[in-house]
Order: sequence, then structure tokens, then C-alpha cells
Amino acid sequence: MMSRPVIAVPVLYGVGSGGSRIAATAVTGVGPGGRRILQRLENIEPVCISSSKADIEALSKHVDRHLFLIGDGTGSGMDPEKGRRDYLEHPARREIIEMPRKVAEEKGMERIDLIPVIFTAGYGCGSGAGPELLSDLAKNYPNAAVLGICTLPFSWEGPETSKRAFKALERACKHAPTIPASNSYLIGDSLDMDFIKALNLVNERILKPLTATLRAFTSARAITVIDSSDLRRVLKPGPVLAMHWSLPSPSEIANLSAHNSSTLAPIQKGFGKVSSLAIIEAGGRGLTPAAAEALPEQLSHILQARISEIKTLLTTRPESEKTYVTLLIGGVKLYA
Ligand SMILES: Nc1nc2c(ncn2[C@@H]2O[C@H](COP(=O)(O)OP(=O)(O)O)[C@@H](O)[C@H]2O)c(=O)[nH]1
Ligand SMILES: [Mg+2]
Repeated sequence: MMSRPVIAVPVLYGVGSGGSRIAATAVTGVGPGGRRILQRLENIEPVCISSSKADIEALSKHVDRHLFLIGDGTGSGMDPEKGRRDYLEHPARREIIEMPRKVAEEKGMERIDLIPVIFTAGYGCGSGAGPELLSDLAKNYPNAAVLGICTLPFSWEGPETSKRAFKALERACKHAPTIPASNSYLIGDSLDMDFIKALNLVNERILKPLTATLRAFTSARAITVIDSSDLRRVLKPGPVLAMHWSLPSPSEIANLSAHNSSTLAPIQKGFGKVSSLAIIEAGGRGLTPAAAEALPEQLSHILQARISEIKTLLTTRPESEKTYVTLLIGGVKLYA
């Protein structure tokens, strides 16, 4: 067995009402408004930022620190410009930026490799403050990969909401690699279930690639290793496609395109040239080189793109019957 991968991820930021609730839920397993997650993220601390006092009060029942109220506490009034100013002018902005360093120090982490930021785009706080936070973090942590996860609205929230959300996504993409997670796409055909259940399902789907990635990063069974410079190379500022498969066996990687993936946003095919990070957690008896070898062809078939490079992180999960494949694909273009 080779050495343990050392990708250190001290915090998960959540920005906006929805974003801060998702971040808190991802870590604690339960969150405000009946939000629940089955596979929680371990050994990572949520940092929640919202412009609504009511949000912070609700969050304080689930997480006991790193809660930041920005603005006057009355929300951002569906105005991204207000959300943006509330963040930029907030006296604790420096403190917010320093959170990864502070938590890393407390945990005895030697480096900071990855800083994920979930923000809900469409209204005010997430849309305005999210991209600015990404910009601050990218500047302040040049040796870490800063990764945005931007939710896009449900269809019933209206076209103006979508427009605002895409603007926020575009702005975020200027500063950091950002995964679009489309609520309307992710809810799919689960429209007839209880609303809380449906929302939890969407949140589970959003967190799946992140959970799998972080699990592989800290796995003691890694066969190949990646480090933060690899992350930064693949994850450049711009949109990043996140795709996730759960396969019955590792050999099914050769048939990847025949299996359904839980992709976070609809794929527009024909990207040109893309680079990808592939995280493979092989269940059962493990992975053969033949399965890994099939990956580029499968990927180019799925995306109809030329694959210029794939950095792979291979681990095994002998306790699991399934094999999990997560792809983070950079160099793609915005699809809207
Ligand atoms: N996926 C997901 N989206 C959410 C959740 N809660 C709110 N949203 C979405 O987040 C978007 C922005 O809303 P909100 O966070 O309340 O706005 P803000 O506080 O002004 O940033 C809307 O499209 C909501 O549908 C959640 O738990 N999960
Ligand atoms: Mg709000």
C-alpha cells in the first residue's frame, strides 16, 4: 500500500439562506427545515454566511460556531448587489476569509488543499456574496484549490431568478472553478413526493460527488495519489461538470456510457478539449488496469469531447459492493 493522500479540507463554506443550510446539513447530517443527509461529510467544519437573522438563528440549533450574519439581518431582498455589498463591507470579512487557516491550525493540518464553497444562486445573498467570497479565497489561498458549487433555481422560481442565478454563476467562474448544480434538473421526476423529502433528495445528489471525492482524498487505501497542484491544474476558473456513477462492479467502467450518472446539470455535448479528474473507488475485488484504460474513450463518448488529460485517484473500498466513479471535468463551456 502506498502512502496516504494528504488532501486537507478544513472547512465547507455555505453562502445564502439555502447554501448555509446545505453546508450545515452536509456536516451534521441534519439541518434547519427538516433537511437531512445520509452520508455526512466528516472532519470538516461548516462556515455559514447569510444576510438573514432568521437563518442564523435556525442554524444555531445545528452548528455552534462559524455563523456569520452579513448586512442588517433583514435579508438581501432578492438583490445580488445588496448581497455583494453586505459581504464586501462586512467588518468580519477578514475573519470569514481566515476561517480555513484558523480551522486548519486547530486541527493540526499542515496545509490547506481544497476549499469548497456552496452558494445558492437566484436571489440576493448567495448570488452576490458567493462569487465575492470565491474571489477573496482564491486570492488569499494561492496554493489551495478553491471550488465553488453553485445551485441554480427550481423552474417554478421564475425566469428572472434564473437570469440572476446565471449571472452569479458567470461571475463565480471568473474567480474559481465552479460546479453548477441545477435544482430543476436534479429534482427530475421527483415532483410528486413530500417537499422536504424532495429537497433532501436534491441536496443528497448535489453532495454526492463532493462526498465521494473527500472520502477518496482521505482514504488509507489509495493506490494513486493526487496533490493540490494537480487539483489546481484541472480545476481552473470556469465551469466544472460533476458526474457521479455507482456501478455494480469495477469492470463496468468499460461500459460507463451505458450507465446512468447523477450529473448535477444537463450536459451540452461537444465541448472541444477537456481535462478531468477521475476519482474511482473500486468495490469488491478491486480494479484492473483494463477498466481504467477504458475511461478516456468512455468519457469522450459521453461528452463528445477530446480528453486532453485525466488525473486519476484510485482507491479501493473492499467493504462496498459497488464501485463509485466521480468525474470533475474542467475546460467546459457554460451551457446557457
Ligand atoms: N438545492 C437546494 N437549493 C435550495 C435550498 N434552499 C434554498 N435553495 C435555493 O436557493 C436559491 C436561493 O435562495 P436563498 O438561498 O433563499 O436566497 P438568498 O438567501 O438571498 O441567497 C433558490 O433557488 C432556492 O430554491 C436547499 O436546501 N437545497
Ligand atoms: Mg435569504
